Amino acid sequence: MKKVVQMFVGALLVAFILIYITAHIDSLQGYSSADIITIYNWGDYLDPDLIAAFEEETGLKVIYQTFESNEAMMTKLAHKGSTFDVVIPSDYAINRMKEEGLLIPLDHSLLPNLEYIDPRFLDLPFDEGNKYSAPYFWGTLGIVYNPELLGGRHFESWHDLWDESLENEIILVDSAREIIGLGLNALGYSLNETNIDRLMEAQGKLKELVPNVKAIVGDELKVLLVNEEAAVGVVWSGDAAGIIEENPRLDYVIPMEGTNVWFDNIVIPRTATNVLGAHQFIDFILDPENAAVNTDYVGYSTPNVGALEFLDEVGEDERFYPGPEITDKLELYENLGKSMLAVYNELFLEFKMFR
Ligand code: N2P
Repeated sequence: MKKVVQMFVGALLVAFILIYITAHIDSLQGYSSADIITIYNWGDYLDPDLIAAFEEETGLKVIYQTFESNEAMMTKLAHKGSTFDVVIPSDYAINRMKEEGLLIPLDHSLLPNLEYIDPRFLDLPFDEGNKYSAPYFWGTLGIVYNPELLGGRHFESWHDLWDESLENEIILVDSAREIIGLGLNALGYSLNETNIDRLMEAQGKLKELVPNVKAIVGDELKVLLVNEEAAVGVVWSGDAAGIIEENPRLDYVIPMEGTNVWFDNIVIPRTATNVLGAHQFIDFILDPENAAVNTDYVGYSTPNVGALEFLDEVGEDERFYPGPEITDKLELYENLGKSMLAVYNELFLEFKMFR
């Protein structure tokens, strides 16, 4: 009899352990019955109407938060307890997050709309095979300027920014890789420079730009440039497109020395609690009509060929949809690793304090 009881208790224990393990795996994979998804995205980077449409279509509730740089986003994600289901980092940040084991591989069978992405934007070096990320928007960094405020002058080169006539006229986007990169590009160095002497030299070059710098800001730069409170901005192409739509007196140029071409893709962090919902959201955004609505709203360049026919304005503007003959000559940011990124951040902070 004792044996039977022992066996029974043993079997019960095994059953409990199995139930516990399955539940644990379920929650690890996020396939819980959660009816919310949390999204962490750049500011001004998603049409709010699409959030409402997604909630309506899926019955899921969206919690939405924004960031202004990859560095800020990565710091937040490193904090214990962040449980975003969907995040939209750029190329080099995706590469780093992938290497640090912070991402969940995408289940492509849940993302049929991936077929609408132009192959040019798939399988890029920072995420081969798009194992962890789906394309969202892409673009360049360049100069937006107002010829009317500058006696008709035009820009071609990063060097033009150092012109004495531009005192207090330039607004810079508040982002370390972009601005240190501007210094590097102006000196003919790579955007992925890791030689500390060259990085210091780039910072020195930027120091000479200080008299011309009016502000270093995030999304507010659009209003300042549209309202002509400054004549020149170093901005992402999509922001330039939005600015020019609101104030057609401005123009945008990809500087002739070259610049950064970037790709923002959607990923699912390891700590996500609704992995299924995250896939639903990604596929929703990849749907051509939704992608077109989003592109019209955000103003950035879409990698979704299916979306092109639904756009209010056709994506043919060479300034914002440069062909491969141009982008192939531009540089992608590489993942330089945590400590090199800290050097870029430090140099950028110091530069901000020169002002
Ligand atoms: C949108 C910022 C776009 C990010 N406000 C460029 N990678």
